Amino acid sequence: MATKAPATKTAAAPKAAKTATKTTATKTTAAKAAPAKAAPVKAAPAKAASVAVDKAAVEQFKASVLNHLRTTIGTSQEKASKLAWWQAVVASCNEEIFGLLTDTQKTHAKNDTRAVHYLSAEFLMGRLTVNNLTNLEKFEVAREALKELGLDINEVCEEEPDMALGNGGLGRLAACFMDSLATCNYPCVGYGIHYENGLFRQEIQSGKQFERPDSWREYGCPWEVCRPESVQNIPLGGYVETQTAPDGTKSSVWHPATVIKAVPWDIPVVGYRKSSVAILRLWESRAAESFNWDVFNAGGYVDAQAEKSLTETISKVLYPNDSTEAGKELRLTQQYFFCAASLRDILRRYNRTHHHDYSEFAKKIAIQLNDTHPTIAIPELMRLLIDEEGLSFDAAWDITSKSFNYTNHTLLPEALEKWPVYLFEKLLPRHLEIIYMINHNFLTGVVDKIWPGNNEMKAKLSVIEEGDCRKVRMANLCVITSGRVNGVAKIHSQLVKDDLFPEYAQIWKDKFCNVTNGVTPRRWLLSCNRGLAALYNEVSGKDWALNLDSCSKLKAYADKKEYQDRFMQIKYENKVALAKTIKELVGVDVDPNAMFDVQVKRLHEYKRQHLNLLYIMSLYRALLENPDMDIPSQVFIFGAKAAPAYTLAKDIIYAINAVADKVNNDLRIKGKLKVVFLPNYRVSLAEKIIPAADISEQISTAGYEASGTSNMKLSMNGALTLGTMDGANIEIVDFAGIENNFIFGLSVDEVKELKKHYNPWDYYNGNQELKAVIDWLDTDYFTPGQPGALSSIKNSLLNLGDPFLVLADFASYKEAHQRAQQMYKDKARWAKAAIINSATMGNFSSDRSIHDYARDIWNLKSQKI
Ligand code: 26Q
Repeated sequence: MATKAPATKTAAAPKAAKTATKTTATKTTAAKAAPAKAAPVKAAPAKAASVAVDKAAVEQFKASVLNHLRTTIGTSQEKASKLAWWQAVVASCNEEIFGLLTDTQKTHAKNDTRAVHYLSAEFLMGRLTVNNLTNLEKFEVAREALKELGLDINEVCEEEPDMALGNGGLGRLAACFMDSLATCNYPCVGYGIHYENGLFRQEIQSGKQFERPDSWREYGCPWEVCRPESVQNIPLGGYVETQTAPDGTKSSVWHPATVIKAVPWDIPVVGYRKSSVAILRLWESRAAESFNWDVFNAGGYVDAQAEKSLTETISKVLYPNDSTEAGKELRLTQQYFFCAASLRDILRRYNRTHHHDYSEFAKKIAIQLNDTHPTIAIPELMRLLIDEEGLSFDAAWDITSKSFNYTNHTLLPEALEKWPVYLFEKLLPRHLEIIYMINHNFLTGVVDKIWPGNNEMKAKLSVIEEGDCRKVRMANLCVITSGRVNGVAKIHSQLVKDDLFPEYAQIWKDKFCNVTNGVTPRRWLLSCNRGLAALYNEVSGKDWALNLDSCSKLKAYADKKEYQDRFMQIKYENKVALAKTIKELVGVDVDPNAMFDVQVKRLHEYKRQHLNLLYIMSLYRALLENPDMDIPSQVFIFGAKAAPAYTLAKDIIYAINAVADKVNNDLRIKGKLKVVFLPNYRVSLAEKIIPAADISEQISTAGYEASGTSNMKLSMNGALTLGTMDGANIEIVDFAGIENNFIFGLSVDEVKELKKHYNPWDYYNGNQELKAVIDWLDTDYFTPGQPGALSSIKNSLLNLGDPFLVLADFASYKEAHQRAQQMYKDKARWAKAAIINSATMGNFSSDRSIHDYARDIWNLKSQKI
C-alpha cells in the first residue's frame, strides 16, 4: 500500500515576490471610475438591502447568535474574533436545520420511500453559510442582525474555509445536485469521502504554481455531525478460501488481512425555502480498535501505531488529478473504502423495515455512480448479498443490475479507469472472483449469442483487458451492470453511444441516454449576484429561483433602454467589486469599464488556455504596433489549478503569469490590455469572478469537453460565450441565440476529419502573426535572462503535433474576438445580448437535470415534507 501522500510536494519555493504580477503604472482606480457613457441609473437594483426585513426576526437572530457566542462557542461579544462570530452564526442556522432534517427523515421513514444514493468520490461544496442562509430565507435578516452588532456579514462569511473536496466540474456537479435534490424534495443520500485535505491550495510564486495542503477543518467544521452509531467496519486484503459443503456445493470465504473503521460525518444540505434537508454522508477512515492488539501486547507499540497510520491514511487526501493517473493503490483503496461503507449503510437502513427480505431492494434503492470512481460498489453489493446475506449469484445479479446507473463524464481514453488485476488480487481478491463471474456470464450469455465465435469482439467488450499487465476495465463493468448509462450534454451522450461504447449500444439500444448538466441558481445567481437577483425578483416574481424558466420574462425587456442600463449597471457594480478583489490578490489595477474576459476552469491542454494566451499575445503585439488601435480596453482573467505532475499545464500557468507581468507593466499600451491570473481558483473565488464577467471563454477542442458547467454559470450571470461547438455550449447557444454569442472553430466532425492528416507546421508557416507569437514565446522577452523558459509550449504545438488543434483554430478564434470587440462598442447591442443570455438559461438549472434523472433514470417521486 502506498503510504505517502501523492506528489503534492514540490521543491523549495524560490525566494521571490509573493504575487504573480506587479502593480501597473497606469492609474485607474477601480472604485472611482464611472461606467463609460453609462446612462443615468433610475433605480438602485444592486442594493438588495432595500428589501424590507422583519424586525422581530432580526431581534430573534441577534439573540440567537449572542446566545451561541456565549453558550456554544464560549466567548463574549467583547472578545469574539470574526471566526467565533461565524461559528455562532452557523450554530444559529443549525438550530433550524436540524429540526428540518428530522422532519424530512421522519417523513421518508413513515412512507418507506424509494431513494437515490449518489455515490461520488468528490463533492465540491465550497462555503455553506451564505448558501444556507439564503435557502433558509434568512440572509437579509442575518445581514441586518450582524449589522446591528457592528459586523459586516460578508466579512464574517469570509471566515469559512471552502470545503474543497473535489477537483472541478464533476465534484461541483455533485454539490449542485445535492442542492437540487433537497430543494425538489427527492429522497436521497449523497455518499463520499471525508478527506482530511481537500484539493491543494495553489500558491503562485514568481509566476509558478506551488501546491500547499488544504486542511479545511483544521479548527473544526461546524456544519458537520459525527455519527458514531453508524460506524462500519471495512475488511481489506487477505485471501479467499474455497469451501465445499457435504452436498458438493462450493462457496468462497474471504479472510481479510485488515479491518478499517469507517466513521460517518453528516453534512445537512438545506433545500431552498426549507423544502427538505438532504444528507451528505462522508466517510473517514480510522484504525479499527480491535485490530492488532496482539502486536501491541507483544511490545510492538510503535508497529501498531504504524499500522494505524496506514489505515488512517485512506481518507487523508484527495487525488488532485482531474483526468488521468490510474493505478495508484491508495486511490483504489479510497474508492473501495467509501463504497463498501456506503453500501453497508444502505443495507442497514433497508433492513430496518425489510428484515433481510431483498425482494423489494431494487424497488426501494437507486444507486447512481458519478463516473467510474465508485464502480467497485458493484462487486461489493454482489458480495454482500451472496456472502453475507446468502443469496444466489443470479438473485444477487438480478438485484444489482436493477439498482445501479452510471454517469460518464469523459471520452478521453486515458481517463477511463483501469486497475491492474494484481492490485485486486492483493486488496480485493473476492471482488475479483465476482468480477470474473459477471464477465464470464456476459461474454458467454450475451456477446457469444450476438457474435458467435468472435473472439476479437469478446476481447474488446470484456471487463478484463489482456496483456502483460492484465487490467480491470471499470467503465465496461459499469455499462454491463447499469440499467442506464448517461452522458452529460447532448453531443457528449451521442459520442458516448457512437464512439465510446458502440457495441454495447448495439446490444442494449435503450440503455444509453442523456441528461444535460445544470447548476443551482440558488448559489450561482441568487447568492452570488444579489443585484441581478433583485432585478429578477422585480421582473419574474419571487419564485424564479425555484423555476428558472420564469427568468425568460426579462427577455421581453431586452430591447428596452431602461432595463439595458439597469442590467449593465449591475454588471458594472460587480466588476467594481471584482476589481477590488484583483487589486487585493495580485496588486493589479484594472478598469471596471474594460471588457472582462474570463476563463476559469482546470488547466488542461484540451481546454486550451494556451489558445487564449496566444491570442492575448497577438493583441499585445498589435497594440505595440498601434497603441491607438480602436478596440475596447480588455482585462483577461484566468483562474486554474494544474495537476501537480502535469508539467505542461504548469508551464502554461507560468506563461500566462509571465505575459501578464510584461503586459500589465508596459506603459506603451496605455492600459488597454491587462492580464490577471488569480491564484487558488475555487468555489468561493468563482462566486466573485462569475457575476463580473462580460465574456465567457469556453474554447475546448470540439468533442473533448463533456459538458462544462462554468459556461452555464457565466451565461446565467450575463456573460456572452466565446466558444466552440462543444459540450453544453451547443445547447446554451441554442437557447440564447447564436447571434448573441461568439462561436468559432472546428466542429466535432471537422476535428475528427482534420486529425487524420493534421500538420501544425502548415498553420505556423501559413500565418505570419501566429508564427510571430509562437516564436516570441521562445525568446526571453517574457522571461528576461531565461530564453527557452516557455519553450515546452512551442514544442508541444509543433514538434509534438498539437494534439488539441490549437493552431488550426487560432485564426477563427481571433476573428471571434474581433466580433466581440465590435459588439462591445455598441452598448445597447451588448446589453441586449447579455440580458438574453441570462434570461434564457432556465434549462440549465440543476433542478431540471435532477427532474430528468428522477423521471428517466431513477423512477423517483418527490415527497412533500
Ligand atoms: C482519476 C484517477 C485518479 C485520480 C483522479 C481521477 C479523476 C478525478 C476527477 C478523474 C476525473 C475527475 C473529474 C472529472 C471532471 O470533472 N469531469 C468534468 O465533469 C463535468 C461534470 O459533468 C463536465 O462538465 C466536464 O466537461 C468534465 O470535464
